[in-house]
Amino acid sequence: MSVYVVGDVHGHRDALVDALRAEGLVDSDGNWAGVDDRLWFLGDFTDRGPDGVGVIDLVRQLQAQAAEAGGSVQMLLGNHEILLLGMYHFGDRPVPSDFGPRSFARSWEINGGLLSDQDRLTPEHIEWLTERPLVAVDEDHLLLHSDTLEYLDWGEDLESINATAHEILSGSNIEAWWDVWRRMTTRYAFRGPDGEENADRLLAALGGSRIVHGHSVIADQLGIHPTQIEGPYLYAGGKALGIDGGLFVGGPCLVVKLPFEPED
Ligand SMILES: [Mn+2]
Repeated sequence: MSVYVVGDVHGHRDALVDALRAEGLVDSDGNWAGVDDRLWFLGDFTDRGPDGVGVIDLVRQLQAQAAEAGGSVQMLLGNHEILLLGMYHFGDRPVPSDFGPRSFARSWEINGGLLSDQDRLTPEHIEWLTERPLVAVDEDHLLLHSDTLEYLDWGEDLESINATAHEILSGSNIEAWWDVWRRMTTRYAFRGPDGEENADRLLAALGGSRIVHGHSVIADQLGIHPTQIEGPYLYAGGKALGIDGGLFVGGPCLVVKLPFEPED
């Protein structure tokens, strides 16, 4: 049994299938082949790429097949799922703000939202997405979408953060929804002189000994071109692992086996 993680797919369903096949997690027909392996997606299935709802459907199919086979496929919400759902629920309804006009429609459009995804969303998609957690621990890995400390605003531990987020996303308080979108869009908490300390703080509160996150394209963190990325990025004194290869800017779809061991 192995644990794998995948970062921000952003609508690139075909590249995802190819990458999963290369790791033996799906077969040539795109069905689950991982037997009892555990596969985690760290969010951002939609926007910027052609087939976000196709990614959601594929993951739901693999989730059912993996459960049958004794494995598991799970997903965390990313900021783009909040945007997708916010657009679905609120559209261009104004968000009360002192900083000029704001709405989910406006941010959704600016951040690569696709009408073809919105049009294909069903109540089943909405219900399934709304049930997904924000944070999880698998073995000693703390899994997050965004490299931020803002998660702690919703609770002091894993369960309370997921419960608070679920309550907000099950309700219709547009300001609370907007706050989830805004906070999850922040990044780079584990970089710089305070990076390791920040990572330690989050690990102490939520569990695990290493954070694994998506959201921030590795190439941007390293200052190189996305096509030069070949693997995940271990930093913050080994306390953080970035796995977003930057599919939407031409980078690879990284399927990372945990624990990640860097080559010398
Ligand atoms: Mn993101």
